[in-house]
Amino acid sequence: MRYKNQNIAVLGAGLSGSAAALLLRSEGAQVTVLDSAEKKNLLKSTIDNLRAQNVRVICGAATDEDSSTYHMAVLSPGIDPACRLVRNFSSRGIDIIGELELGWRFCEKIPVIAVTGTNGKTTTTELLVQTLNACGQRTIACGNIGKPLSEVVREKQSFDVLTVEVSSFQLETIRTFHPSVSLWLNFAPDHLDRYRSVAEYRAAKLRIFENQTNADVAVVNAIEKIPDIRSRTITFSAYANGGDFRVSEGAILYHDESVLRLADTKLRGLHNIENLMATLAVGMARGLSFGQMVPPLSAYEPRSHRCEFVREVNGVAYVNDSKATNLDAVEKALRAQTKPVILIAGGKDKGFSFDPLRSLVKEKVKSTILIGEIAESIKRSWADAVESEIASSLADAVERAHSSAKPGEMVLFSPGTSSFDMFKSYADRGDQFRALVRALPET
Ligand code: UMA
Repeated sequence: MRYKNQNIAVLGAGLSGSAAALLLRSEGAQVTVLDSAEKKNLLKSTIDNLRAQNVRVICGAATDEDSSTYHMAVLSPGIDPACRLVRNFSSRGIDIIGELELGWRFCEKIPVIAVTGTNGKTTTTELLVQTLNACGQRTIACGNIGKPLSEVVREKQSFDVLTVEVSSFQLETIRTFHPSVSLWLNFAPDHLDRYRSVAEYRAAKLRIFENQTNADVAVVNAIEKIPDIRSRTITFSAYANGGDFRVSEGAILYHDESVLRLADTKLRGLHNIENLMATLAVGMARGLSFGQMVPPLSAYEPRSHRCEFVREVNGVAYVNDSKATNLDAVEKALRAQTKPVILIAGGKDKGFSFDPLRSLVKEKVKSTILIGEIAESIKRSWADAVESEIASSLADAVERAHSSAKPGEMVLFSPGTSSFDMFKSYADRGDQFRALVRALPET
């Protein structure tokens, strides 16, 4: 009960903040949750639950006036450390850690696998959980994937290892977080509405290796230039030879041994081959044999919103890739296509330009339909590559695609940025796209 009777502030009343607050309460701390949103915009059930556990909740403008004395503050990942709410704490010299760091401090002796990367984190975390559990190593998917680590440790279930998806936002505020296996899937520019530069975003992610020692393992994409790290590395790449895992003639090879035939899995695309390689490498680091891992890897069904085939209408295939929240993901989706593409893209302006996709768009895309606050900017970026039109809503975009697409073409919804200007989340956005496509008439 290391935080017993300590006065602790938790910043943010979302999933992470609520989990941190309840964990700290269960340890006997006096907890105050502060959230900049007005009470009417917060989930009533969350606030009621916190108050029922004797957690003090302050929200809206009152958060800026709070001047109580705290031993420590715990920060939710979505809150920018440079924002006013956090500065009110840092300027008073209050020690601030992130929710991931808090959860880690309660992991006791359970080892952690930490999965990071700009794209593929969720698929790989799920592949790992399915594989480890099938091979008798009890684990759970947690962290950025949705269930905060603080919630898992409070529940005190028995696990052999925890599989934690970690974002740059979470890694930014670690101190002692120490995975025994870290996984660096890939890296591409993202989140430039939070970071001042791509280098700053990368530096936050690289902290995944910070506390590892030579007794630990880092599974790393072979084409990434990772600075010197202490852990033993296992490398993989579907795009280049030279890694421990590579692809050849429809199979994943470990050195020269064929370990998984791609036709036996339900995943497609080079990016997914890398997710499979990374899973095999982490499993190997956990002592599993390739033979043990093949059946669960072959059984894995891809998740919704990731190049998900929705339906064919009048000979036109409609694909929902709403999870593509950065350019790298759109690039991977486009490269996997063989038919002429009508691309629906756009959403929140996250501070980066769509220029880098110009030549690929010219090669693969017949026309684009753009939505959201970044639509005009994308149109300018691709002006000399493709015909673009701006739609007033997602429904309007689907309608326009339906009117213009010809048999043998495909409509790909791969937004390239986040959804928060128009939707609750990428899943809400993808669900709405799917519903609109399902409602399209055949002619
Ligand atoms: N808030 C403030 N002040 C601010 C900003 C936000 O008080 O300046 C409050 C909001 O009013 C809200 C709360 O903070 O009530 C939200 O906190 P949060 O944004 O950290 O969201 P959580 O619900 O705690 O969810 C977080 C992760 N969200 C983010 O990192 C943005 C979830 O990842 C994660 O699943 C969850 O913790 C459990 O660990 C989501 C995500 O979008 C999926 N992650 C990004 C990504 O994958 O690209 C990094």
